[in-house]
Amino acid sequence: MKAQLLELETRALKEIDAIAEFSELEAFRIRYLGKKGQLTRFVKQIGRLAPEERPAMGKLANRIKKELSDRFEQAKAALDSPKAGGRASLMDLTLPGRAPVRGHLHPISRVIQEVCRIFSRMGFRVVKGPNVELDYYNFEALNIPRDHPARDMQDTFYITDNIVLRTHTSPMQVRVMESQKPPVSIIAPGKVYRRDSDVSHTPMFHQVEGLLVDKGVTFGDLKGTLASFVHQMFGNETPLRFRPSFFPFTEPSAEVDIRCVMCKGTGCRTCSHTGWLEILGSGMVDPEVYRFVDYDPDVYSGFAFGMGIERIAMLKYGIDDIQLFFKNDMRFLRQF
Ligand code: 2NL
Repeated sequence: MKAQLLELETRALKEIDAIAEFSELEAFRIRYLGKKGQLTRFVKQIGRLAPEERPAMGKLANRIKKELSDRFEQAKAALDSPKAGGRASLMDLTLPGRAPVRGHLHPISRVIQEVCRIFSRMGFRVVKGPNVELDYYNFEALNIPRDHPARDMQDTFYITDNIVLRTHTSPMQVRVMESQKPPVSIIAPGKVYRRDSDVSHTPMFHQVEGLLVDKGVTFGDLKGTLASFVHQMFGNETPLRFRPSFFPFTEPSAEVDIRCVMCKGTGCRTCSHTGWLEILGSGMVDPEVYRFVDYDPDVYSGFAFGMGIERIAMLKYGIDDIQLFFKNDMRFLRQF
């Protein structure tokens, strides 16, 4: 039995030296030290030996048992160390940390910021105001008469008879004119609301409007300012044109078109084969508007303009569906 025990010891030590995985190590423990393990079997037989042989054999079995247990614990500790590629390596403290996912601005916010930055550099001040407005500031003071189609129930969200969700950001400009004398040069970004909802319209969208009033402001100033904006926003080489138009609050009025960003003028679906894209409306402030804010139209003149931000963003980034801005699909938003 002594020889068998010593042979078991040699064999077990050789095996444990070759073990490189937890599963093997556990198998080793069961094979030798487990309830039905090989060493345990010998220990059980000791009781059947002659009484004088028992102490020496018991001592030997205990020594081997302790040795194998110690080696088992050592091997386990070694496998736990990161270097061994064992369990603890799942948490390698030397690896760089996982950086938190960094968010970014919504494309609409980015375009608003960019438009405001361009006009700020030209001396315009950014003003913001309430989304819920008095009918007076949204319509009346802008020379939009009671029976004008823009006031139709179909276009405007009414809160009460004389309170509305603003349909453009002009009310803020009226408020500024009301509170200060020229020179005034402001830009008003923000959300606007219209009862319009289909593939190309959303009930809420974003607008930036600008206003400049001073002595001696001409249509030439309007053209120069807006041409500079177009070149900064869409690139220095972008051709633009002014096309006669009508707004109740400007006279004369003009819409600004830029060369189609998709086809560069050869004609495509985006520009309805005209080669041009409308990007904003503008004009010289109608003297009627000055009456409401107590400016003297014989002393002062000015220009104003307004643009839809979603439209600018779609043209700038080549997006063909306005709904994408409001769906919050991360696969879309992450591209900006
Ligand atoms: C468009 C056209 C425009 C204005 C907005 C304005 C404001 C005041 C007085 C006169 Cl306080 N005009 N704003 C002028 C012309 C056009 O917007 O197509 N917007 C999306």
